Amino acid sequence: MKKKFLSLFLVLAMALALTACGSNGGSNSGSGSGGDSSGDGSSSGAPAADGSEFNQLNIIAAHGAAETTSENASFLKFKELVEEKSGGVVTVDLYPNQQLGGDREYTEACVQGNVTMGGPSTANIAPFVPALNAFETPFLFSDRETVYKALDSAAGQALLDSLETAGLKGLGYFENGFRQLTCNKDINALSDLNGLKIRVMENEVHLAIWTALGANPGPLAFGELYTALQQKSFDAQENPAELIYNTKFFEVQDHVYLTNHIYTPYIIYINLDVWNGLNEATQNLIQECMDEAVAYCREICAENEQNCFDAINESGKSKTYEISDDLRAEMVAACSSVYDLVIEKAGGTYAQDLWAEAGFSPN
Ligand code: TK8
Repeated sequence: MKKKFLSLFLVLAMALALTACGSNGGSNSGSGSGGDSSGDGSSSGAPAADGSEFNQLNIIAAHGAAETTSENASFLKFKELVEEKSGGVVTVDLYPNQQLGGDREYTEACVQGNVTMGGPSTANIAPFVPALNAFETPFLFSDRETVYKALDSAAGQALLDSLETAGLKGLGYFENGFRQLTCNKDINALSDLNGLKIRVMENEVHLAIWTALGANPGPLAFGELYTALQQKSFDAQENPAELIYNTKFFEVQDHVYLTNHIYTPYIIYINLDVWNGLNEATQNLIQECMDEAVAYCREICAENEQNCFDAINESGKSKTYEISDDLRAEMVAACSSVYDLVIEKAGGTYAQDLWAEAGFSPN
């Protein structure tokens, strides 16, 4: 943990130094001044010295996934595109793998203006952007196509826009993937989950889901999970294939059950003050490059996920298992108590609108 904070401070120091040199337009300007009335009326971003139409901007981007994940590859794609299309006027420094802390920590740093961009799992920041709880609906999506349709709909856009209540501008969704249960015991029926000590994300809906399934869930930060499993303070956890493999949970969990019980996307945002300080050309460029990065993520993630499952099965340390239709039906039925909580936590009609796009109705 100390190391992470040290790197965060180093980044902050660098950012301040850049601002002091006058070379870092728009970013890290602290909390909403609201009163920036620069010459062109729309931007506090310094014009580029070479007369470019874009505002000069150095984006400090953070996320929590390993460097070998689709999320990191998609951030790198965004960096490549935006640097190339802006002629180097907009640059990205990428900090993957929790280098600037976990989802919650770097998101708080972004709200404060010290990090410019991030990509957390929705569940991990839903405690301060409640609408995002809409995504934490168990068994909401049947497949990827349905996920993408819902993310690209007005309901998906409304959820991106809900980030503004926290001082963040939502730009798009990257893939984390359907989540799978891992543990060190056989699970054949719902009763096998009884009392299972499972780590969940720090989110009330996830706690409620695993309580409803009969397990004994406890919240823990992602960065502490490997050690917690190794030391057996938790018996089980749930994450998508890429994280089970790339964060090496499969080394300490010999069963991977393909439960697909929930799909929590990565939500990509930029600090809202930074965004509002940019001229239209720069905003359009950033959005366009992010849209391309999102499309790229969708192209690569299914294959990356399959490669992770294959590698887990070839590791000799762990194995994937399908769950029976009966167990799935039992799990779905047990979760019926959770849907009202999702509606309540998300507020407004965020959950119902997303469910409609997914063709889902709780019974
Ligand atoms: C990585 C996290 C992770 C999430 C979790 O930063 O906490 O289990 O699935 O992906 O966002």
